[in-house]
Formats: sequence, C-alpha cells, structure tokens
Amino acid sequence: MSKYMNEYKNVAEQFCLVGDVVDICPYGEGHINLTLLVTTTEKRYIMQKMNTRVFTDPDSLMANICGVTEHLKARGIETLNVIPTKEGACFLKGEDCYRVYDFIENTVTYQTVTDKEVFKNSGKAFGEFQNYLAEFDASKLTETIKRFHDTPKRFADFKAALEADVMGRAKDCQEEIAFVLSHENTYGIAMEGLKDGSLPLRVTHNDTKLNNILMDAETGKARAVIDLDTIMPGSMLFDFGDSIRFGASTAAEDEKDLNKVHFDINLFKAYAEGYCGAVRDSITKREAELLPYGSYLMTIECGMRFLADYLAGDTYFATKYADHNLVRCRTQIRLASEMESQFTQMSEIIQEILK
Ligand code: ADP
Ligand code: GN1
Ligand code: MG
Repeated sequence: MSKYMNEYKNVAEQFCLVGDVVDICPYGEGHINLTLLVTTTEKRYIMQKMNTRVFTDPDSLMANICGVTEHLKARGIETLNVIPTKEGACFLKGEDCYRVYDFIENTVTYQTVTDKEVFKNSGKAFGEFQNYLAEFDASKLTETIKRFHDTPKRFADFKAALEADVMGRAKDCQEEIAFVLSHENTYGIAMEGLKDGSLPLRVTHNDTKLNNILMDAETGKARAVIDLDTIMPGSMLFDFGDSIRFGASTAAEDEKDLNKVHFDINLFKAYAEGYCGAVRDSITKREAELLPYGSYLMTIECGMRFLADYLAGDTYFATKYADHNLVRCRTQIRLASEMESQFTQMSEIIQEILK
C-alpha cells in the first residue's frame, strides 16, 4: 500500500464516497492546503487537509464555501461540490481538518499561460464570478484571513520578519529587501481608496491565480473557479491584479532564470479583454483607472510575502527546496518593476477596451 493510502485511507472512508478507495496521491500545485486525489472503484475526489495554521477558523471557512457554492448552484453555475462526512458534517474536524470535493473531470489547470485565448477565457470567468458574488450577501461571510490584501499591513509584517531575521537569511537577499523597502510609498493607494470610499468594497475571490480555475480540457473555456477559501470583502483591483501577477508573465512563478521572466503586455491585454468585458456594467471609473496599479500592487505584495516567509523560515507557503520562496520573490520583483514602467500602455489598453 502506498504511503498516502496508508496515511489517509481511514480519513477518506469517513466521507460519503461512492465505491471503495483504491488509490490516494498528492495532487496539484497549491501552496496552502495538502491536496490529495482520491480514486475509488467508481469515481475520483479531491480531499484536502486544510491548513488550519493559515485558516484558524475552519467552521466559518466551510460555512463561507457552502454558502457561496449553494449561491452559484442555484444559478446553474458549475462549482465545487462539498461531499459530507458520514456523520453529515461538511468537513471532518479533529486535530487535523479535512474536506472532500467531487473531482471536476475533463478539466485542466495551468501553471503558466500557454495560450492567450485560455488566459482571456479565465479573465472572462473571473469577471463573471465577480458578478455572481455581487449578488451574494456579504454579511453572511466571515473574513477568513484578516487584512488579506492590506498591503501596508503586509509591509509591516515584512519589516518585522526582517527585523527578527530568525534564520540569518537577510544577508543573502539584500537587493530584494532594498527593492521592497524603497517602494513603501506605493503600497497604500488601494487601502486608502477603500477607506475613503473612492473604491467600492465588493465581495471578491482574492486568490485569482490561473491554477485556481479549472479549464475545460477540450474547449479551453473556463469550467469552474475553485480555491474559494479567501472569498471575502475586498477590491476588484485584487482579483484583476492577482491574475495578472501570475498569468501575464513569460515564465512560471518560481522560474530561477530571471532572463526568462518578463511582464507580457499582450497577455495583460488578453486578460483585460476577458475580465473587463464581463464587468463592463459594474466597474467604476476609478477602478478602471487603477487596474494597472492593482496589477503592480498584487505582484509586489506577493513578492514581499514570499520574502517575509523566506526570512521567517518558510512557515507559510509550501516549499520544495531551501530558497524556493526567495526564487519566487525574485520573479515577483522582476515583474513588478517591469509593470511600473508600463502603466501608461496598460491604462491605454483598459481605456480602449472599456470605451
Ligand atoms: P491550495 O489552497 O493549496 O492552493 P487548491 O484548492 O487551489 O489548494 O487546490 C490545489 C489544486 O488542486 C488546484 O490548483 C487544482 O489543480 C486541483 N483541484 C482542487 N480542487 C479540484 C477539484 N474539485 N477538481 C479538480 N481539481 C481540483
Ligand atoms: C497562495 O493557495 P494558493 O496556492 O492558491 C496564497 C495566495 C498567493 C499565492 C501565490 C491563502 O495561493 O495569496 O498569492 O499562494 N493563498 C493564501 O502563489 O495565502
Ligand atoms: Mg490554490
């Protein structure tokens, strides 16, 4: 029996699965939860050991997910289907917490953009997802990670990790540290906009990277937005920006050769066409103006989060080797600095699409 069957078969059998469990193996490239593909004699499931260090209130988290998925199902939208435990709960609660979803078959997730059209389709799907969330009662949602995209707070956390330097790693990343410190005056615009009301507070997904959407394996069209853990009140800038951060790059998030990493304005345009096309009726003038900035902000924010985690000893993001978080931070800095010099072109593209 494989290591994973040994360790998790008993767990899987506590859920209402159809058929007998015949295989369990790790699946996907998520950085937060342990994701397992469970195969039974009848069908496949995704089982996740939830990261309860990151999500400290799994009851509220699962209530959010059940609420949102019910909302989507009622509108005929394909979404995650939560499989209950044999005791009728929506997740298994214990020292570790687990949940199971139907595996959504005949879909693929991408770790980089291989086809501009697919990226445009993902933009359309995330834009439509934003529209569906607009009809969802925000008061029913718990904020699963407080101040998730509050970049000045992220910057304060980064400075605390730098100050502590518990691993003695700061000496190895002076250039990256200097970049993050020198851009402090650019971090506040989105939070200020939300505070003074010039940017509307919406219900947003907040983690819109390309591998959090399942695309149809045959048509390349979006099938389902997944990873619903961070659905919370936020700004449209966060959802648009995080997709650009991950997808409008010529390389993977953890590419080691920085010569291969560039911000690709044509990919930006493709995503913007899909996303802005979908939110055309609800996007405000100020949001549209700030979409280029939001892309930069989500990129540098993610860079400083990777760097803070590197300094803190890799306690948050799953890593595969010692300086994985530093490698990731470097790609984000490269992208952010290239975006900074192309705000005008990005703005022109948005204006042209929305006119
Ligand atoms: P994390 O929070 O760690 O990122 P995700 O919920 O995003 O975890 O899942 C990790 C990966 O597992 C996804 O990128 C996707 O490839 C795959 N995945 C998750 N849920 C499903 C599902 N229901 N059907 C098919 N694939 C899935
Ligand atoms: C994490 O869970 P996952 O891998 O889809 C992270 C995001 C980061 C992303 C960077 C809850 O996303 O905020 O942008 O890694 N999710 C959480 O790849 O922190
Ligand atoms: Mg994910």
